[in-house]
Amino acid sequence: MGLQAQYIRRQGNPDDIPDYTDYRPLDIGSVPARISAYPELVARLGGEPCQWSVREVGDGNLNYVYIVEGPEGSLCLKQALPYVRLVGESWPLPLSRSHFEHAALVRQDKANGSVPEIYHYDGPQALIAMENLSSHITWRHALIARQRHETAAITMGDFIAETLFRTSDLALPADEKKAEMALFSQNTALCKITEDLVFTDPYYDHPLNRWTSPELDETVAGIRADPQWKAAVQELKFSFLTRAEALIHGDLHTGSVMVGEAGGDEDVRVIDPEFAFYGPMPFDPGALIANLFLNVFAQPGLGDKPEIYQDWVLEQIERCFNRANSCFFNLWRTERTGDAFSRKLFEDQGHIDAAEIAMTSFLTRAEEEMLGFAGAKMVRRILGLAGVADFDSIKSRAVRVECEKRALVMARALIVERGSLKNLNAAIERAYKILRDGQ
Ligand code: SR1
Ligand code: MG
Repeated sequence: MGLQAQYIRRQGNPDDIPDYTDYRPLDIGSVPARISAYPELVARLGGEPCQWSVREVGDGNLNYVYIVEGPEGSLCLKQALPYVRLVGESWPLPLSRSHFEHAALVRQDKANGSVPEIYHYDGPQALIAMENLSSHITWRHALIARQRHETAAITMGDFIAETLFRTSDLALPADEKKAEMALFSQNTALCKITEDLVFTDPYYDHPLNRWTSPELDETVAGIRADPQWKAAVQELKFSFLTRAEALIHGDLHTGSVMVGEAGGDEDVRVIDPEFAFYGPMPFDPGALIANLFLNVFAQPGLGDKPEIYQDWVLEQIERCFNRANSCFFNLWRTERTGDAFSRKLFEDQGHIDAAEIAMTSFLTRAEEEMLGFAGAKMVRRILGLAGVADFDSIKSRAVRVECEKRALVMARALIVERGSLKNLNAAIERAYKILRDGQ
């Protein structure tokens, strides 16, 4: 194809980053007029714009989120801001994160399906209109309230395995995977947030770090003076920077999972993939497990008899991981259509055992690294800029400090001892020991 033809073909390509010249940030008052421009949304809400109610519900760190209700239906509207909501205009952030979030939602829907339905995407307004998950709350808040959503671990295991496998070189031909990688490689500003907030800032005196001070001051100083800890985290950062294995969600904490019900059944959806890019597969399961461990360690501050709920959450960690593994195994056997570990070299030659051995060693390596990422994600929520409600909701400061200290002991074990722990079962046993003995 000539250059001119390529240019013509690319114009209007949905993968192109939009032109944001006409972007206008919304507020509660301007939402109805904006929606009036999208006939399919008007039809969904029913009635007249003056009959629509709008409320802002975003509790994330980056964006505004509106719930709009009309006489016949409702929807959720998410708009990116040109800055980080948590910090303000002094921290600019590109609107293009909405483009990557939309692109990731489309791919996650195709690969797995447990995401909100998208009703409309307005690229130049950095605006995504989607299903209002009105009966849902975040899994984080459900865990803080000690609710038990028995299907969440299973849905999340499938989500992790299917989105990672089906966007990787195990499923896609190399040229297609590279084109996907090229698209998401432009999400650099969001990657940089993770590179800094997870892998760098907690380990030196960065002005945006926050921790329970002065009680944890000595612990923080100890971590910064721990060369093994820092070196192990930098190994993980190198992996995050360089290993473009699959389209990862990039921010798969328990606040990015919505739990509720639909049609009388429990329903679980994954939201907010604006940090999506091609990165190391173990990062997503590591993030989810980290946030479940954080909840386990926060439990003594969240009510009486913490052991009962801790047992349940630890069981969910195991169920989620086992489900992700068995789903991945199954995909390896049935959907390995990509250029990596090609069937031509294994099954087609009658080397079925060799294909299974390759899969086992692939997943063994991933499990060990997942533990490391989980540890790094725990540290950042206790020592870095963005904390978590699990610890923030603890009323007694003394109890909170004790919970955070134990969580940091666990994080160090995951990061520094991941090579000797080797697997999640050993990590869970370690968690029980730390909960019992403090070390
Ligand atoms: C400045 S953004 C802080 C955090 O919020 C998001 O949820 C990500 O986890 C990010 O690191
Ligand atoms: Mg988010």
